[in-house]
Amino acid sequence: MKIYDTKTAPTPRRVRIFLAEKGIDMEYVQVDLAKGENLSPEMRAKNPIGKIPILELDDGTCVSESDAICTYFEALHPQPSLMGTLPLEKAIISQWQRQVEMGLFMQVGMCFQHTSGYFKDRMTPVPEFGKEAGKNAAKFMSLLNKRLAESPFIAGDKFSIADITALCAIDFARVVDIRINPEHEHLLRWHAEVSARPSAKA
Ligand SMILES: N[C@@H](CCC(=O)N[C@@H](CS)C(=O)NCC(=O)O)C(=O)O
Repeated sequence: MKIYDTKTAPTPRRVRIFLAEKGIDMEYVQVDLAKGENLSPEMRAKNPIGKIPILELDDGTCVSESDAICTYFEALHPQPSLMGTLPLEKAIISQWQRQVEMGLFMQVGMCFQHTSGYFKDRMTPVPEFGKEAGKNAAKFMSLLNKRLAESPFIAGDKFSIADITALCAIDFARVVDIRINPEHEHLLRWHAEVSARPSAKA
């Protein structure tokens, strides 16, 4: 079993942290996104949309989408749970995971893609759109600060996949010069705590 990964990209880091939290060893195969290695016919055979991460099982079965890969390992290794065990807990984690993904992670990703020109060989950057996405990300961080004033972690009392997604988005946001507002004390408290977990080094 192996995962096609790019050490510097935010999405595969979500999976690396998830697996580190569960203590799962994995073979990681580095893919150079800048050189477009992810777009080769071999890689597109593994994931038609040409993105990483991709989990490849020993029989050749491939699973892409970070959330789907995490769901697979949560089912195989339920403890420690990162996606909830009770029905309501699962629903609330899923709610936050989705909102963080759309409201923060995607916005940071769009800001990067449309303002940096990193992928200009394969897309048409629209800088104004990228700047708006960056503003949306900053607004969402403000919302998270409020949430974290009342809750130790994003989805409640326990560390979950929603915290992993937010951590990867916020750390990657530095690349486009978006940082936690120094007045957002609750978000800063949370960020220091989740960054201190050994898994954050993954
Ligand atoms: N929704 C996908 C997103 C995957 C994705 O966008 N991966 C980026 C790296 S963070 C990528 O492979 N980009 C290469 C490209 O767009 O050419 C997931 O969660 O796995």
